Amino acid sequence: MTINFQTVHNGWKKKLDVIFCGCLTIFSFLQPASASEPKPWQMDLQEPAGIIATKATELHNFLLIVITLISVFVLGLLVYVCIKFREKPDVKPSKTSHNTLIEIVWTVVPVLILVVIAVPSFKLLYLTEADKPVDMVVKVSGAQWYWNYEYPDEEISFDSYIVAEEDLKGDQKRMLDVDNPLVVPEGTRIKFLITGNDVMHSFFVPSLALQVYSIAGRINEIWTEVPLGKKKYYGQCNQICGVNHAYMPIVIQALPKDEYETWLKEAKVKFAYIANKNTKKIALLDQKKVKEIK
Ligand SMILES: [Cu+2]
Repeated sequence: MTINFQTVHNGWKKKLDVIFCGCLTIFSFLQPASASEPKPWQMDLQEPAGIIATKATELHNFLLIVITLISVFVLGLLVYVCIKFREKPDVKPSKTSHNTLIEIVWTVVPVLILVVIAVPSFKLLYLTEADKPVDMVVKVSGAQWYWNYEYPDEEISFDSYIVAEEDLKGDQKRMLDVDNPLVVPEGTRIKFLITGNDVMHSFFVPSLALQVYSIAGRINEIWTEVPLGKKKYYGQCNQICGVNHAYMPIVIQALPKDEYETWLKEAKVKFAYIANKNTKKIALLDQKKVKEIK
């Protein structure tokens, strides 16, 4: 018997490749995440952060079970009916057109399912709308095509623009990173006051379960809890708002309390209301870059 050494070698190489890739995948899941962001081939929601996002994810998972059971049941029924009542020679089809019991069942059961879904849905809705005491307030204004963040208690405000692809540095992400992120201290409950400057935008940060329309002339409110841990939470405007709709991402940067204080000190100089009065920024449509006009 002759053994082809090359074949054995290739076989083992393939097996080792699979083991290596598997270990790499498991390892990447075990890595502490420093950012909440969309991942390539992601099938599920982003990892939830804070109580609202956690409860929203739980509700989503529960509904996924409910809709899967309903879909499987309906599909099974369809297959059963197709096979059992298919056309056969010498079989006369039934002329039945009503069945009171079945009609009551197919009305009552969906109502009961809706009631079961409604209870956790309303609980979550009331939680998101609850007037909870908060640690800080941030005013968010959507504009074509950037965001403006204002900290009323600190008297600072600044614009936040996308970082152009050619200007990306370090681990900055294409289409997601911005020049001035919305910096907040970790472990903080924040109220967002969301408004708009022009057309309708939407302030959407999936991992924090934030999704609120930004509408000119009106202020919408939402609160969230930014958990402990230095982390970036990525989001995007998800209301189609014009030609550069895809180029106004959102970054919420959570920092440890001391690092936040250091940032705040610098921000109070850089982004003070008065200093910003003479500076106006415009977004260049074609280059997606920011230009400062004095
Ligand atoms: Cu927008």
